[in-house]
Amino acid sequence: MKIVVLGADGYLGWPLSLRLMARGHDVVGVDNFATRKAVKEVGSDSAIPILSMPDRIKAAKEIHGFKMKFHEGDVTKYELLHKVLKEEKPDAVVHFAEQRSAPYSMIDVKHAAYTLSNNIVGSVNLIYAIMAVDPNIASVKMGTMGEFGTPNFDIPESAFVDVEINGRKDRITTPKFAGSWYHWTKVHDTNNLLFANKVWGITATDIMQGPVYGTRTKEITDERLHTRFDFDQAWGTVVNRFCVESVLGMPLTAYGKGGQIRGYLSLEDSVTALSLLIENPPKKGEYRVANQFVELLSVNNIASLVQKTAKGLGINVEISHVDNPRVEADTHYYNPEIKVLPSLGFHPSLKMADILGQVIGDLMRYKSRMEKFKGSIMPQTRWRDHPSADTS
Ligand code: USQ
Repeated sequence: MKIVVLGADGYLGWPLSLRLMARGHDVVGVDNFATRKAVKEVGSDSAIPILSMPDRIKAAKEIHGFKMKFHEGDVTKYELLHKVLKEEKPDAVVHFAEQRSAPYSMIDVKHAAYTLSNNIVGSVNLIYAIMAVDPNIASVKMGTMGEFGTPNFDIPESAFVDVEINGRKDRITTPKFAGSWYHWTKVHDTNNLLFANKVWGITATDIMQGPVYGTRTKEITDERLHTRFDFDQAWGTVVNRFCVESVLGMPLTAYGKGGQIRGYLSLEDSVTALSLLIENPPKKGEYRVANQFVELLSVNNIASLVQKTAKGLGINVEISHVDNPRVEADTHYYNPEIKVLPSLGFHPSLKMADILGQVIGDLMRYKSRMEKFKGSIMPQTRWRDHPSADTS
């Protein structure tokens, strides 16, 4: 297949591009390097150094013999996206080119507006570009499990649910209640994709993925092929942050009571699942939801696993329950359905407990680099503060 990966420079975009090439596909990457700049904006950098895109492509060629094409560009510019699709004529477009940080979206009005416009405009452009160039192109869009929030009912893996209101029955879109402006952009994207499917029959997979962790995939066999690894309070996700905190000897920052449950998966399992969804598209004109995670764990479960793994490596770390900067339930029911990926033959390779030692081991080599950005670890963006903090 020929696959365009929007956001090919990112934490997932780069390893997925490598995996797709390893599986014999032609990959065309697109990225505007927004994450590289935004992480620097919050005073941090990737814990593991990464090469420039031209050097990454060169390394992938030398190490694995992969040939990757790349266009630098911003998907909020419709002409660029249209030109790439027209020139490349792909079978599928994977869309990762969105602002992916919840805390970054909550900094202030400027960051909220940027997140909302960047993410929603990019996906609407993709819908229009596919319909203009070739409606047979399958859209594989990264959404988030966070679209659902933490409802007190089982989360269905479907776009619609049957309801009865005042004795009358109908089908409505699956209820969503996201927890940040960032997570809401994914809900808006879902609504826009569903609408485009209804009016034009766009073929779409909307992936509801939980937080991803880890440093490696089967193709990341050399330090020149590493993907970025963020750990600051805005861009780092919980498991990766805890691993860095333990290497730096800092207490693990469990927010609030630590009972927040999410569906986690490793980087390796994420690229495996994504490849399956790309290679097994839905029927033409179908809109498919795929919940994507491996293990349901609470923040406390993760903190204990990291603490235990670190201890095995001779590092003693404490767990600290810091004041939760977010507005979220820290004790709740959580039971999402997952049947699409298993039906495609998805078998998760390893559990979190099996991988943490390798992640911490990889990070130890970059301890002095991480020390430089230690000041960016403690939470700075508090969900409740911001309307009053806006003095403009
Ligand atoms: N948390 C801590 N301590 C920390 C960091 C986070 O306790 O130091 C808690 C958060 O309060 C939250 C949970 O860990 O309850 C997960 O937070 P996270 O920062 O790992 O993940 P989140 O902000 O939800 O976002 C990440 C990605 C996002 C993706 C999402 C999937 O940044 O792009 O969409 O995971 S999901 O969480 O399922 O919505």
